[in-house]
Amino acid sequence: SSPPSSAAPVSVLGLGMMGTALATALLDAGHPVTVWNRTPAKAGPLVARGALPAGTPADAVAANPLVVLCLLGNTHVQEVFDTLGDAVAGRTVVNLTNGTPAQARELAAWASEHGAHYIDGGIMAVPQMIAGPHAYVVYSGDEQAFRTHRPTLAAFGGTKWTGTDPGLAAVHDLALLTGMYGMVIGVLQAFALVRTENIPATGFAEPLVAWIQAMLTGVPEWAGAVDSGEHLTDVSSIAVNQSAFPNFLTAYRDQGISGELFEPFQALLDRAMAEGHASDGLSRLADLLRAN
Ligand code: FVH
Repeated sequence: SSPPSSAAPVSVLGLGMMGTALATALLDAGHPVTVWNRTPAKAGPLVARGALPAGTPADAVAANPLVVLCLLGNTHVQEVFDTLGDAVAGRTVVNLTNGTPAQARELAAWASEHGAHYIDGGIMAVPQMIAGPHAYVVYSGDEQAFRTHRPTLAAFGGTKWTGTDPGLAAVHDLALLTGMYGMVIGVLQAFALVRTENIPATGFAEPLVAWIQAMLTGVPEWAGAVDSGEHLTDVSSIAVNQSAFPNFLTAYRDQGISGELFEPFQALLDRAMAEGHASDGLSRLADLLRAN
């Protein structure tokens, strides 16, 4: 059956795991989709579902007013941009490739010079979550273009606007992923530690998740301390944590696992003590991480 007339056509460049999920979500929502990928064979399943293959990035961009890119990195996005010629003028380019705020600003400037509207985005989902209830994308850049295309972008999940500075989506994306990687590092170290005594990681997962969830309830209070600069605590001081932390590094060594992920944290606690923050809570460390 033909798509509803309200379903705007979209071009998707980059058909890796995530780009394929994005194109699939658009097809599922009834949008006509044109696709391009460096390795053309990856377009096969989407074309079988009705997507139109484009021979070059310029052909894909010329095909539709809205263009979504999801490549491995922003250097690859710039390489693709450099092949587009006049095709990009008047188009809205939504770049969902992971990158830095500075890269997003540079790509936005390039797009502006070439007459295109640029929206940067950070995908807060794995491919299997796209179009599901927990997926969302943070966006920044050209607000008018975002408002125009928001109903189409909603095919991927929630649409969270972060501001007209094109670098803001990457800041939000990287900050959210930073929290995730902190959790990943802790979980991996915990599993490595229990495995030194043949404690199954599968059995340890349940108390670990419960403990992390309980500790996460303190995050809003830390946030208040970071914003206000008032770090005094009646929960757990830097002095107490700095005193206990050598036990972790010693135990890792005694048990035969690397402490390389956690040694920098000891160094930061030591610096906090040396700079006179013994009575403060751990939220003070966020201030100390600032380079200036
Ligand atoms: N997968 C995930 O869970 C995360 C979720 C959050 C967002 N990330 C970011 O999404 C970008 C793409 O990730 P991906 O998972 O789709 O990655 P791959 O499956 O490896 O696909 C990479 C695509 O990039 C194309 N590509 C690579 N190099 C070039 C190049 N020089 N010129 C043009 N295209 C290039 C690659 O093409 P091919 O190898 O199939 O020919 C794929 O289409 C990424 O920024 C994540 O951080 C995903």
